[in-house]
Amino acid sequence: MGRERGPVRRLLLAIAFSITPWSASLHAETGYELWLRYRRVTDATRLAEYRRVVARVVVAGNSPTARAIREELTLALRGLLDTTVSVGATTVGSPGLIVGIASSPRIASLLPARRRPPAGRESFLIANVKAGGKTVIVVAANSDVGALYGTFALLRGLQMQRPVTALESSSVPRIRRRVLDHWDNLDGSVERGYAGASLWDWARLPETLSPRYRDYARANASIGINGVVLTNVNANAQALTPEYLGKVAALANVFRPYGIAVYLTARFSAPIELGGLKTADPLDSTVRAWWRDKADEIYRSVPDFGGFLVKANSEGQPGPQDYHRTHADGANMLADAVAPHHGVVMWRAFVYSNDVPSDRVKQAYDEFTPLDGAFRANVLVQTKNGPLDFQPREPFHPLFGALPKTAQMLEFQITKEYLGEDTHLVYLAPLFKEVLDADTYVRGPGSTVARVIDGTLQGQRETGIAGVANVGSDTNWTGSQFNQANWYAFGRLAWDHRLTAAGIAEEWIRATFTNDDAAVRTIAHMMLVSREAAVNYMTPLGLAHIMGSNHHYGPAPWARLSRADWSPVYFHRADSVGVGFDRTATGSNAVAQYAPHVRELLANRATVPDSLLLWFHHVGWREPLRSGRTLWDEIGLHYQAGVDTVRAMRGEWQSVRESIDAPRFAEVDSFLSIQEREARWWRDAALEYFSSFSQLPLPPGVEPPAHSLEYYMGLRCPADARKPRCPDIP
Ligand code: GCV
Repeated sequence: MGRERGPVRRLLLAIAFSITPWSASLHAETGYELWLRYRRVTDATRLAEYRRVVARVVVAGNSPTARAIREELTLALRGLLDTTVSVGATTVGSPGLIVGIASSPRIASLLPARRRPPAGRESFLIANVKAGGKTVIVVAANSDVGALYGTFALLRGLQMQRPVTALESSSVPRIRRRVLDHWDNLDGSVERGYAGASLWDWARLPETLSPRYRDYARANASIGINGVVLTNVNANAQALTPEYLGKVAALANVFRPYGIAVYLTARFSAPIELGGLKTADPLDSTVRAWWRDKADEIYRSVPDFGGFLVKANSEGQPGPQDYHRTHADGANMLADAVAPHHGVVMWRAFVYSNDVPSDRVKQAYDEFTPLDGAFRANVLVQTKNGPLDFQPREPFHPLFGALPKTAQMLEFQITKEYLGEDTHLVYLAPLFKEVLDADTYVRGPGSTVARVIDGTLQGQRETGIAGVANVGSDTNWTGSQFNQANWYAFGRLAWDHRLTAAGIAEEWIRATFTNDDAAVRTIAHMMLVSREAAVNYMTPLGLAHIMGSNHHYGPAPWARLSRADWSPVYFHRADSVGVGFDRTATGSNAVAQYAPHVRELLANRATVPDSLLLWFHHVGWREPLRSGRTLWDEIGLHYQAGVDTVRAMRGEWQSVRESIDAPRFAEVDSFLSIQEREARWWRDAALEYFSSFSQLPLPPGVEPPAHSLEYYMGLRCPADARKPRCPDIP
């Protein structure tokens, strides 16, 4: 392979590393193995302990899931313990690890009566017991899939090199549907994907099943993801044809042993496009019958089909409003079609009409709150984390908590559309946590977004969380090594939103890169500061949506598009007086959509956090902020701080060189240098532009922009969806 270059080399690498995880471990580190890397335990005491205890393993049963558990343990223990461990459905001699159903006689006889897994199909218990004077680790669950989750939790503990006594735990997912949304098109492209083509090779399905499908399922199951929407929300009705349903069924068969259900996006006009009907009116009986028949047909191929995800009347997608019907009418029609099969409809709240509104961020709330209580029980309204569109920082969406009679799903974007795409190192767990922990105050203090979506605040039984996937056919799955951490963090928080960003980072680093404590600390630090760095060099102090148009890469605060509410100038509103969007009562009054306590906090200049200042207020350039410095100086210093943090991250990465394999070290190193260059580009372009309004000098400590505003405005990024780079940025 040595002399191959460019695409050919990438293809050969992809083939080499996509055969099996076993083969991958024999080759150079590519990132293909993700956090399931299973390298030999480096702590000699721990290795000896593990080898002593886990010499023989029993995983009872012969279901596909039980077989998957045995395969995972065989692979993992061979790697971690660097020895062959006997893993079987039965064993000669007493096992040191036994995995199975808690009520089975063998496990029940080992566990004391009061030690059982928590209730629920997916929960598990890991316990150490004594049998015949020896320690036995028991992974007990109420179902095979619970046992699979318990197995992955145990392996996580081994990867972290925890003592056997510290492996004990019990766990239950706090949210029922933990879903990855793929924005994958049937032609193999991925909308907002930065990791190569779609994983789904539609042309070769159903006959050819890439080994990657199973590795993808393993990765998802290891972090508790239990649903996958295969197709883009900008939907193609073809996905619902018999031809495609056969392909979908083939994928579902691969995913099923790993506890993963498939879902599809439903194009609202499919009855017209596929069924030849004259209308897609959700109250029309022929339309309703068409969807019922379609659902029956899907469930014949995929009996555990999860349901539909729908983007309707948003960005040109068809929907019920085309027929003067409501979102509830549309969602309920589909919900009725899948209800007999126990399916659900995930109906997106990301809507904005084609008439330019007073303030785009208000639309979802305005359209959906009047419909609270009108949705069927098997409809989940799926709402983006913030009211605009996955910006580096937004306030939490005011719909959270405002639909007490409606099941609500939270949608995060794992793919970094607005956060440096593939190359920038931006660890998203702090962003996810900021939203989950945000207090809506709808039922007084403690009414967090997490409690809205896990159903505990308002008594919802259907609960869900979705992440827009960052996965593609790149060898390393996510376009960069560090983007893998965002997939990992999403899954871990979907399972348990109480986990911390730091704790998740540590797990991921130890499983993915190294167990060297100093290196773990350094890398964790880089990750934990990275999101704030990106906010600082892109959109500090509550600025938003000032990126380049279409590709959403790089700065363009000057851009004016055909629609006002697509335009950066609409969002920042810079003028000679100041900058920021007045969303208080003197402006669009978007603050009124929040509960009174939050509303007052955000509307008041004295209490609004600096981090959201310009989201809610138009502030004078010379006005002092909390620090005593003027807004203008703070803007400059925040942009500079973003660049400085990236520079520091580069230095930190250099310091862990000895702990990281050469190929992944070099890739991360080169991406960090791109990130630093582009952080400077953001800083310089934004400060040049805003200074044309403020007419103020940069404060001491801020490096002067390298070029003129005209230079930055004249840069043309190639409109390549995958790599919209501006190659000549200094
Ligand atoms: C799938 C943003 C993105 C679009 C995306 C849309 C959505 O506007 O830029 O690519 O479309 O959000 O979430 O539906």
